[in-house]
Amino acid sequence: MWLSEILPRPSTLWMQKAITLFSRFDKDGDGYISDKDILLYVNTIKKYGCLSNERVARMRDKTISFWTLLNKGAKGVTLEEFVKARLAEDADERSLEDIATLMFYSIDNNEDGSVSMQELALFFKCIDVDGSFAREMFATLDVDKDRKISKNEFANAFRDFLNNQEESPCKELFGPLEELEASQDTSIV
Ligand SMILES: [Ca+2]
Ligand SMILES: [Ca+2]
Ligand SMILES: [Ca+2]
Repeated sequence: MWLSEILPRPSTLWMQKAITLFSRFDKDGDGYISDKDILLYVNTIKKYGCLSNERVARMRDKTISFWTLLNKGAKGVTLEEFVKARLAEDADERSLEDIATLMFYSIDNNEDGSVSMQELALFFKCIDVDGSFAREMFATLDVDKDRKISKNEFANAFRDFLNNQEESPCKELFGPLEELEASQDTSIV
């Protein structure tokens, strides 16, 4: 049981969230997030995003920065390393803010400082989540109902996703939650 040494033990819901986030970006499903996955992700942006090559390159750089920061500088990461790094993370608000900001900018394709419904839908497409799901999540994220997601709205949701062990509206920020395999269910460790 690779989590047995970890304290505090995460909730089953938290494990589902961590595994969901990891799986959505492990595009080739080899259990390792590497440059190859980012390339596959960026190719989807290129295919559906109608963006210039320079903008696609900037989206790629922001996505790589996001993952590098999330993994504390490591270039590639396994699910186990990812989960342990997240659990070991002290309540470092600043680094979490930086991570959320980078992810926000990697979704804000037209770089106008907010995320539109279309941008969120494209993001979900890139992580293989059904487009219809974007509408639901958009309504959850757009707290002040001005029809755009601000950096703060996104950062609050992202922080909740990564820190909250309990049920919350943001739990499906990266699409429907993955089921756990028996070896990943911390309640039976
Ligand atoms: Ca991979
Ligand atoms: Ca935008
Ligand atoms: Ca808003």
